[in-house]
Amino acid sequence: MSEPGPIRKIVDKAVEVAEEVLPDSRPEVPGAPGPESPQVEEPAEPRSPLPPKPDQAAPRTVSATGRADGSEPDLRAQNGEFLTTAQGTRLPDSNHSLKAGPRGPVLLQDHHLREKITHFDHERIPERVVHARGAGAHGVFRSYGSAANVTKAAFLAEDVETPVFVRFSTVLGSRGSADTVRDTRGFATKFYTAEGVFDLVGNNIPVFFIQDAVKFPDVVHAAKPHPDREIPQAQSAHDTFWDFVSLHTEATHHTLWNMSDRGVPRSYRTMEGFGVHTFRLVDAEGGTSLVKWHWKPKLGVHSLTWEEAQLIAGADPDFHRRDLYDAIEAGAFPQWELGIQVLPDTPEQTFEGIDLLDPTKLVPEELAPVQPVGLLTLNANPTNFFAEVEQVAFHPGHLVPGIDVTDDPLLAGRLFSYLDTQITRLGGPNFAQIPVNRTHAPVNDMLRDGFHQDAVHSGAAPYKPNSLDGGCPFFAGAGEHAFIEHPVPLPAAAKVRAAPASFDDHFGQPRMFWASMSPTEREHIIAAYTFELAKCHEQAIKERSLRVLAEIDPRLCAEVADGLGLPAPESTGYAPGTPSPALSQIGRTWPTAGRVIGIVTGPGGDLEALTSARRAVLAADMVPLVVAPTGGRLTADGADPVAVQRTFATARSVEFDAVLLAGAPAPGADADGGRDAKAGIPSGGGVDPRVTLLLGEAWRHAKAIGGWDGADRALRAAGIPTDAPGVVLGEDGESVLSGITELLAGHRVWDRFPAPPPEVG
Ligand code: HDE
Repeated sequence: MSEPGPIRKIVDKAVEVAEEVLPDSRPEVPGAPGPESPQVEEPAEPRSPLPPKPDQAAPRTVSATGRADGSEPDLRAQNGEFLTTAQGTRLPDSNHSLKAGPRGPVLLQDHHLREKITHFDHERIPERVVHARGAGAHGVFRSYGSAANVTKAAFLAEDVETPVFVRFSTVLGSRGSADTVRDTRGFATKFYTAEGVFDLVGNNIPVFFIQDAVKFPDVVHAAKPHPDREIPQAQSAHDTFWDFVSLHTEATHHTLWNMSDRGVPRSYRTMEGFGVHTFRLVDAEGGTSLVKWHWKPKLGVHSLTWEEAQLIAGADPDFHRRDLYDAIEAGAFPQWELGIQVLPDTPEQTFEGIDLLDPTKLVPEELAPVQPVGLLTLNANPTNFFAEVEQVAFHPGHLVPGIDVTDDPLLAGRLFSYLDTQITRLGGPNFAQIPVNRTHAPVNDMLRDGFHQDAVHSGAAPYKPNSLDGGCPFFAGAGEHAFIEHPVPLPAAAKVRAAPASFDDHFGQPRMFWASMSPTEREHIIAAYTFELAKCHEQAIKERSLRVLAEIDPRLCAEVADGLGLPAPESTGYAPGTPSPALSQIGRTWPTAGRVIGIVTGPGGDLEALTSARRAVLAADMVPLVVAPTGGRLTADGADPVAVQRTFATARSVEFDAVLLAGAPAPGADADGGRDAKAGIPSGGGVDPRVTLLLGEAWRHAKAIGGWDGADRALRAAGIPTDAPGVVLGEDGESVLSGITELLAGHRVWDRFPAPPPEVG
């Protein structure tokens, strides 16, 4: 029987992992560092390297020229049981340098010392100039075939499965910055298709700050930390950012999205993705359509509250990374549907008055519905972050036949930039040969040599025309899957540095966005602008920013001005926007798989009730984290022991999507402000003050809270009315959980904080 193909292997692996993580065998908490539990003593018996963890995959083992080389798909870099040099020579010691006697001096001839230290000295590469902070995963894309009538791209034909690698990112922060800052998120997908690599390098916001690539260094210099003190890190709440966006008003639409809940996603798994630019699809007959790409998360689009985002940035700066990796490890594979808005390819390249070449504009879904074309499933974590996530190189110019670019001037600059940046970052022109970047299609280029050349090219004639290599390689025609640029006719024009007049409308779509927001979302936007502008030092920048807000909406402007203690300017041409309901995140229901439930119990709590609540959470495909006064295992006569994942001292409400209270936990032995500042304000009712703090936070972050066995006492100690929206009290964990799950489907209990109704007029 023939060896299963790479896609089959990925799918089999997905099934295998899923089978392993059925509720009862699921790890108590994801995140174990290795495939085996270690022993206390240092192991002394030589043995082969441990296998990778079952949730991990590596890039497919293809040669530098895209040839499947027959080696094990799970092949990793380490081999053999002994420590060696990079040349494979075995070493007896790596703890001491070679010295003239135990007290030295160290000898220059110590080749091992020199090799080890020299390599270490060069371990870092430049971080990405933008999008430096990110996380990535392997997966598979299965096409429905519904796009086959508009594109000849082979991977979009019916039922084709294509391996993918996805990297999510923030834009502004350095590699080590926090995940939950207010920022745009990158959503970049590498499809390893049979016709070559296709990269969809998008964001979680459908519009961009600028209309022309020549402005990219300006917006990035303005948004990055100030060049003198290099602060603030990973955020837009500072003078240079607001200076730029208040002067360069084409940034208004993107900035408004950033100030909305989209700027603080709950998880990478709950983000939409957008290709931003309009692309051109070409079908088998040469017919063309203009399209906008969309990724729709199966779990819905959800966000953090701003206070949560700030707390998490300190408590768990890796929150989004951890969430992605844990979900995959637990078998809750994140999924997105890829969709397209298909628009007629007319000479004007406009749709319903929207200039499709202007990347600050979106096309409302009500005018052009998003048609699903395939399903993306992320089913394996990387094995090595540097090799895969750090070295993956995306490029909007990695296109396949059937997908072409348009004349969007922002896209034009990107087509140059992504190739260029890799030369510095990845040390030369051969980055396509790094395993995660290798295409799965045969490569027969005439590119030769250069730093880090990994391919051994044969032949004498890397040029065309040649006869010495038999004329090889040959040009392909359309029938042989060649990528042929679509011959788009161009209107007669003069060479100018100018933009079309249609690019001048900077406020129409921001007004539409504002008009589409629910009252709750508007409150968040007002708070975000107020926070960010209050962080600016310069009064002139605040005043100028208020003028921009006056053009979006007078109430938005007035409320922010109020918060800043400044007068609200008058608009010069305000007109209310027409809503696009699809833009609001609130008011629908979504699957709750993968949500994290904190189950809080006190000393001597009812273990059986706790166990059944925990099982019910697992059975509902959610993740239970047990919070108790101390670590270890909870035990009681006749009950199975239950592992504790967080203590009152280590837990913070922001980790949980909902909280279940198994009783009213009495103060733990360390409930003392001197030991744990969180316990500094004693709570009444004999309840641990860390528990009342946790409940208070869950309350103001509009999270569902459930409880049984006298939990009402803890709620009262936290000042929470037991009959308030989103509070579910019952007989036991299972019955309470069903109420909590219903609430979680709506993400949060916004009814708890009714927002003022939208103003009419
Ligand atoms: Fe990028 N962008 N970008 N960008 N971008 C980079 O490429 C650039 C833009 C996006 O996970 C860089 O490899 C220019 C829009 C993502 O590795 C760089 C312009 C969109 C990622 C670059 C834009 C994006 C990048 C930095 C204006 C959404 C991360 C390192 C013309 C559609 C990819 C790198 C990853 C990364 C340039 C605008 C998305 C410097 C010049 C619009 C998701 O090449």
